[in-house]
Amino acid sequence: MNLNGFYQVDYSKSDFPEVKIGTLGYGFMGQIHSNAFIKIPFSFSNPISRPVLLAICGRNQKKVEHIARRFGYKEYCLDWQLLAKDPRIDIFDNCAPDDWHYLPSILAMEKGKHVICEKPLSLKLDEAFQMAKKAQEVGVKTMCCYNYRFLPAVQLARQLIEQGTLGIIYQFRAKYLQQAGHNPFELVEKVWYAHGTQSGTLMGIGSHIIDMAYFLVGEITAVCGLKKTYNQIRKDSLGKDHPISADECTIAILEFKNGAVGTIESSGVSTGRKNYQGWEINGSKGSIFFDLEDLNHLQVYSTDINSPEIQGFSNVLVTDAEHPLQIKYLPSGHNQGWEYGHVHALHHFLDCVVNDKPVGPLGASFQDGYRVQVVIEAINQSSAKGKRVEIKDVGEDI
Ligand code: SOE
Repeated sequence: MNLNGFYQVDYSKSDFPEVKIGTLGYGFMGQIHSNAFIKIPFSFSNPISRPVLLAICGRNQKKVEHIARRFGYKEYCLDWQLLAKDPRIDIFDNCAPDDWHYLPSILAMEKGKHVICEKPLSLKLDEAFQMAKKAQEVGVKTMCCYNYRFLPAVQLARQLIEQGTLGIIYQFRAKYLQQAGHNPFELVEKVWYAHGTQSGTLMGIGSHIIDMAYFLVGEITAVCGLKKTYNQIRKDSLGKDHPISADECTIAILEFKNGAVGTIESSGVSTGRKNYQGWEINGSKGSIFFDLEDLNHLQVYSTDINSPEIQGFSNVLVTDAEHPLQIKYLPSGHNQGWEYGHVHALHHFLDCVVNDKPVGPLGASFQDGYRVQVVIEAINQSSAKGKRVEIKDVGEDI
């Protein structure tokens, strides 16, 4: 309809279907996920869908109303059960604190919603099992948001491994290092892994590199781990002492079904490391190395390069059209930021929902999320007993 030369946009004939999102939580991940959904129509020339930010839910009305207006949600609510049950919502996106992953996700699945849940799937192994089981029973699409799988350099690494560029995989060595708790006098409210549920570093960031081990190398069959808490008392802002049992550093040896071996380290006391995740994979024909602080590059060494004088690691800038997960409007050489891991992850999930595709192997399903928790539990047991702990394939459970 022409209104003095202006035409109303007819969204009803949208050639990319609207998918209505209900987001639980408005903290760091609630904002990262909202940002990712908003970026999808800009980031892909033929986006799978135009996600509609229908409603966001939180307990503090003043804060959640502010975020809803800032990000353009149509509505907000204060009761997570209303959000999980709302018939208008297609995808329930659980960005709540770790100890609120279980109940809302279960209810949303029971109401037939497709569910994204931030990692870790749950702090409790049996809850993670129930979430994976429910997903299978109800048959909805689920994704545990291991976002680092969706960085272009990481998907290039997986492609190189799958096409045999590295040959036989011998070793995987990974670390995820932060510094929040390095100061013994830091207030407990400022040390994320020691505050509230005391998730610890293995659960909070080590989970990412355990998932990465599965994504790039394969099934883990045994672990031997050591967990350490240096600062076992921390004061809060009122001067009250809090006993801390959360691990501040965990180191573990991994054995893989395909014969490879690995080591992982998670730490919250690596002074100077803001958010360092790095891993290296060595094979019979080559090696790769990734550094999250330089996330658009992948270091590749291949014995296929015949000129001895230039044998060395290639510093591949993963921004060309031939590379995975490129953003159409960003020409070669234009880097993607940290938040694009979530943009690609949520776009992938939308594709799975709209086109009825399996979330795996590129995305982590709830079963994959449960598998990470099984390894974490095995490392906890190994550290407590001072022994090697074997792991049976979760495929036997679910
Ligand atoms: C912890 O500081 C944290 O925010 C994790 O919760 C995220 O998963 C990780 O990507 C960045 O660090």
